[in-house]
Amino acid sequence: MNRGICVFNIGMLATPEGKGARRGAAQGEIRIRRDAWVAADADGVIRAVGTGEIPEEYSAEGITRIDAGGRLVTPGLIDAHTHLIFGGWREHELALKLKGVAYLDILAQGGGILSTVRNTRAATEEELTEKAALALDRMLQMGTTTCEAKSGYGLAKEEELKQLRAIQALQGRQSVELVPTFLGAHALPEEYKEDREAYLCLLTEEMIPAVAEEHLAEFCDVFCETGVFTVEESRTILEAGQKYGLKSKIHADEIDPLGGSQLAGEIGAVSAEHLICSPDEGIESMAKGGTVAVCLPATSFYLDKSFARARDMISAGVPVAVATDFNPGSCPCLSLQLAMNLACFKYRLTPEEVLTAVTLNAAAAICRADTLGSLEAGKQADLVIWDAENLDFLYYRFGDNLVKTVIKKGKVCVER
Ligand code: IZC
Ligand code: ZN
Repeated sequence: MNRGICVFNIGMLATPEGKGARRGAAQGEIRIRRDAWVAADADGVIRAVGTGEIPEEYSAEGITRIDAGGRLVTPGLIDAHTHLIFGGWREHELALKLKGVAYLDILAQGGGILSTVRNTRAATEEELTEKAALALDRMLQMGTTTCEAKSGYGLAKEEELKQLRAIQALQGRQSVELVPTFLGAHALPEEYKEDREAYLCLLTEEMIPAVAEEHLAEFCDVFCETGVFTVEESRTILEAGQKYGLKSKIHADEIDPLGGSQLAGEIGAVSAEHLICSPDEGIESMAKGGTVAVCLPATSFYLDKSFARARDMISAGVPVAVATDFNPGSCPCLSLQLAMNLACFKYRLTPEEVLTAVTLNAAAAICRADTLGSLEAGKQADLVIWDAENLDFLYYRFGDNLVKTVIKKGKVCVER
């Protein structure tokens, strides 16, 4: 009989603590335990975390014992921003990029997001599901136990629902827990080029109500950017989402600072994402509104852009999360470990701040901080045993996968 698990002989257990986002100096406060253990019940909920001798109730018969071999253990990584579901890839854009053609110019010429829209519309729900399952398996191998997943390559009612249904089909059929976001406002579809108003109506009057009615997403997101959606359009779309119970996220200040981060704070968005060129007013607004800043350093690298002002955000009291932004255009990368390295070196965040950014603050960015993101009694037993003895080692090494074992909801799902 399964009576739970006990992970023991943990050389260093590193975790943030709490049930909400950590901001300011608290982002860098990590609880470190040596010679530690974590015990979880049969439902995959942590019962206790301790050091030294393991109480008998956690080492009784029927409890699976997992020897961490003196290694580092952290909470499972949470990727709070991905465009998981899409058809095709965009490797043909590489040559254009190397020639210096800008991301927004490729989009304006009908490529970029719109090229992925064509490939996604051409794929069946099953094809999209199978393709994303492969990506999720790789993410899990690299320590990601929970992942936010956006639609946004359908840009038509049934096509967006198809993407969201693919996410729903993947939930529970593999080990990575998914949190769905509706991103019907990712670009203006080509067939609405001459009639923006009609697409805005479709979004707010048909697509959002349908997504809410079928409970296919928790969040509504908008790409607020030059040539995509304006700040006022973004406000209209996100407020329509809120009316139907979809919490707000926004792609803001990725290429141009239009005012998306200011809007995020004003409307109480749960998170604002990218924030590569956020102005002071945007950072202040997010601090005031309690918005989590989801920073995507691998995208800055891939677009050859500057890096978000994550240090200033922490100083201003904005909780910072770090995610991959996995997508076929601006960041075809599944490794949150690589994003962690970049966050440390390019944002100049400490290893402790980055750990919070990919665990508890990432959980807060997807409204899961009450159950995920830290190793404490009552939270879900999602954890990674690393081929490392201490936290610094994770950032010191790069370009490799340092995962040894991944445990999701109390079950070992990766053993390397
Ligand atoms: O497919 O280019 N920024 N959306 C907004 C993306 C990047 C994904 C893409
Ligand atoms: Zn994105």
